[in-house]
Amino acid sequence: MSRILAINDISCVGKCSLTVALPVISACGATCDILPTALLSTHTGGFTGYTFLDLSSEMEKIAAHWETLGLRYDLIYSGYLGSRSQIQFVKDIKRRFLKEDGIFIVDPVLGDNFTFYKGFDEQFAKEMLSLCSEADYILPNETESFLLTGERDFSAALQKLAAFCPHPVITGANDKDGYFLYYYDKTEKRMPLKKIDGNFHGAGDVFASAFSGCIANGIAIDDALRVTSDFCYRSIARSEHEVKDRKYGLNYEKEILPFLEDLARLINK
Ligand code: PXL
Repeated sequence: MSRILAINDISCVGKCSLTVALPVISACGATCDILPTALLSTHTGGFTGYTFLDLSSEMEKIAAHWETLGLRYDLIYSGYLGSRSQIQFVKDIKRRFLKEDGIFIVDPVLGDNFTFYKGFDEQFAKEMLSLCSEADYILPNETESFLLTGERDFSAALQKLAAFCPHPVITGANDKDGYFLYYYDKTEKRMPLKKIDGNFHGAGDVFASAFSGCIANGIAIDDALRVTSDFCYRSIARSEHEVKDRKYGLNYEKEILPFLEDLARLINK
């Protein structure tokens, strides 16, 4: 069984980061260990008055203990990081705990709607780009691809990102002629997506977790992106009707089973 390490925050309410990564990655049949970066009462997108406990010093102690256990990971997936020093620490974690042939996936969580999430700035984006340069796959949304490269044109942004990482994926690009995944797999590719208008908080975390689960199962990037996008689309379609307040996240739970059926078909292909 693959062993995955998910590095992300625990937002107690709002269905994002580790509260999504754990169920989705485990359902894909992988062991999902966690390294929490921060503990928040809710995520920061749309809630006010949330609590935030930085877990940086605890992360160091956790890693020191793991070293005594000789733990090594097949895949490390990093998401929301609370500070520039945490970005540096994730590089250190990769060196210490990723197997030699292991896979590193970075979701460069920076912002949405063409603005930074609270607490992030240009300098943080620069640091995040240096983490991206150590990754096998990066999963920026369209805002993050802009914040990382300064390019609003997706093809230009993808080319720039491809200079840092072999497999950049822009996870939801609103183009003049439709809605697409832009990704790079030796050459530039563009996959059309079905689109539901609106801003659905937590969709990026569902995407990154499901994609990590697919890659851990040895699924090729095109197939992994297709079934992951379908899972996200169905979760968004359900949430459009079921979730009144979008900041509470996606109702993805009942869509896990059909996603796993898609994944099982790919595994048996
Ligand atoms: O969904 C990304 C995310 C993760 N973690 C925290 C966040 C956000 C986005 O707002 O605030 C704490």
